[in-house]
Amino acid sequence: MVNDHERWTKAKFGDVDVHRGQGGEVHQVAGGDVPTLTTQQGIPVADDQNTLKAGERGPSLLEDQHFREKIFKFDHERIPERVVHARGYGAHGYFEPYESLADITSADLFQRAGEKTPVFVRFSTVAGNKGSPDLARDVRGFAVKFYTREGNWDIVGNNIPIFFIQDAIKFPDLIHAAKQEPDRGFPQAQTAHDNFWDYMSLTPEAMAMVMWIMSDRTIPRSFRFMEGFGIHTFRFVNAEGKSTYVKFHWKPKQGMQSVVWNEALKINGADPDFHRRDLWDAIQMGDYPEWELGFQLFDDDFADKFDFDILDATKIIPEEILPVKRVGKMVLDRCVENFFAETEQVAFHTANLVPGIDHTNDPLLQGRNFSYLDTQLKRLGSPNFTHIPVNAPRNATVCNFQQDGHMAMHNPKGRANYEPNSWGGEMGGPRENPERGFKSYPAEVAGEKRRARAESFADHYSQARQFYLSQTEVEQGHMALALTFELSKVETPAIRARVVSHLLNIDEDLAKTVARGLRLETLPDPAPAARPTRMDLKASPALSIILNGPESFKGRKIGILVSDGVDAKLLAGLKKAAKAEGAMVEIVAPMIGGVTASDGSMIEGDEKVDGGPSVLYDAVAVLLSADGAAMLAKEPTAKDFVSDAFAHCKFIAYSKEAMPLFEKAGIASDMDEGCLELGPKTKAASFIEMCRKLRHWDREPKVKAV
Ligand code: HDD
Repeated sequence: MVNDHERWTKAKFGDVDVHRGQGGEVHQVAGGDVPTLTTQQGIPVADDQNTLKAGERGPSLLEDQHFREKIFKFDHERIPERVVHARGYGAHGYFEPYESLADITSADLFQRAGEKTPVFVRFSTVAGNKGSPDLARDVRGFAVKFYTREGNWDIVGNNIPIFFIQDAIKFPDLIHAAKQEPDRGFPQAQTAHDNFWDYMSLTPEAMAMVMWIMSDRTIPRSFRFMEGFGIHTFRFVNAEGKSTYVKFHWKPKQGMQSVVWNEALKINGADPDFHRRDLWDAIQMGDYPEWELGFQLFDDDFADKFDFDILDATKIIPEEILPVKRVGKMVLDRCVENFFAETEQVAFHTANLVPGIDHTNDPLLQGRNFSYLDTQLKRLGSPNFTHIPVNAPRNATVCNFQQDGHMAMHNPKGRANYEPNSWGGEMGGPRENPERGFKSYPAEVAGEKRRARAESFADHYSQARQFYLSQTEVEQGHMALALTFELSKVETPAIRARVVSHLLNIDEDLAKTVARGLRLETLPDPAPAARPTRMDLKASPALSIILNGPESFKGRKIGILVSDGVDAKLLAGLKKAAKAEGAMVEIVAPMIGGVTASDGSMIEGDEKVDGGPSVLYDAVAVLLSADGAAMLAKEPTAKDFVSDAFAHCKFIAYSKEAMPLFEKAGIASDMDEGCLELGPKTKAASFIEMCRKLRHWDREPKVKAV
């Protein structure tokens, strides 16, 4: 008799030989176009379910090489995770310049308009381990590998244009302080603990970065909706040897968007893979995310006149002072085929530069150039990590006399493995190319050997204040709440007060709001500043997320909570309007099998109500029948669905019959212009139009008490 499992197996594998093993398991065997299972040595395997034993119930035999090899391989599956940026997600794509940029750089990928260069991008969080949740409050890594015709070039950047520290020698301390505390091994993927804030409060140069990490930049809605930055000042060199300084920017064509903190906390429980799933889904659906690459270009004259040192990685050059020239676009259009092979094994390095691009003396960059090669050797286990396909140049031929080592995959042929040699021709192997080869820009270098920090790096508060003042009121409120949240997790009152003493140097109102939030009894004295005079810089609207929203709902997701008897027309209208905008729709139903709509049609569920909370959606609709509303009014997860959507300032569409659910959730009397009843008079398209603003921020003051 064929049982359910066998029926399922047949459905999955087709009409091929399906066998029942001695342990009762149902499995398919090789034949037709199903390949034969083999060992690593290519030996065909007859039985993959039972070890070789002396008798049916006897001990296993040492001779079982297939078992030995299978377990050996499994025991060695893990490699060390990255010491920072352990959790990440990658995708393939291409970069394409809009025009030739030959006048500023000889870098091959920028020479010809429209020519595509393949890229691999890995986004990451910084502090958390590999298995940590995606929506930790954290900086995001934004690392891009360009496979150019002159070799691989990496921009190893972040989603924030500055960094915590000015000199790389401080990096181990910064990271130790941020990651879990060493005695207890927690907290995971959080900066809300004593060690982190102790270190911050003793590191004034980090104050501008403190403003950025306490902003909504560290809780992005998705990798697709965040900016990226190369951070350091780099140098372009053109064919005539002329140098131009450059700062790299990635501008998401999808616009910027973040979530709110309470939402982030809940998303981490509901879907710890929220960001990687979002990228995977978008690419699989053909909604390819795009970023424009931008340059801020300047010369020594500009650098000399600028208020800050262009070698100081804790400073930005505001876009309003030096506009970002958009030079091309990057499209991510292919998911990885194997997460380990590509996303885990990819190895970025700030020193991977191609002819036409060079470093500057930024002491953070110089230290990074030393670090990345080391870490790859530790992590990937062999200096031959460049042979791994994701790391190997794709558009350039590797040709040199470097050889051997663990896991050497590409071995030079022939007699010559040194140069100069006199073998000549092909046999003699490759030679230097003074014309094409990489040449460092001949910048003059002089000075005494000293462990020192330039006076031009000393102002730690002016740009911190500028960032704060560039935020909208809503965003400033989020920063105060973030600081209060993080410092409330700090157990040592002196550390809390020390952070407030720095805030006093940035903005007195912010400092007082945080002090009140912490119930500090007395306001501390402002922290002593290395440079006591703080400049009052003009606000830079480019630094606000809300001011730079997309004004479109494309690429966003609506969650529609439905019940049996849902108005079929209303639902179809909403789906159609969402599709027309380029938005995604998910149906949240009391049961995953779906609901029967008013016209008798069956609507399948994408999520069961307790697995599809509203925090997973950018906007929600609640389309219920009267019976459905009465039933869901008794269901806590349905009440959370609407009350969370309301508290997180989302736009909400609803059918008239759904009101009892809103009443039970305690929000019926507060419903505002961000909530829209759909019916014969109000078309779904007007709801989607509302959603283009992404959030109804006017509601926020009314849904916050502390
Ligand atoms: Fe770093 C990884 C970005 C400073 C040392 N870093 C790493 C990654 C990103 C950054 C995106 C992950 C790459 C990937 O996806 O594989 N790091 C930055 C930025 C910095 C920065 C934007 C400052 C502007 N980093 C920095 C310093 C040092 C390092 C100062 C050491 C002196 N970073 C590393 C590392 C990592 C790394 C330990 C860990 C894994 C890896 O390199 O491949 O070498």
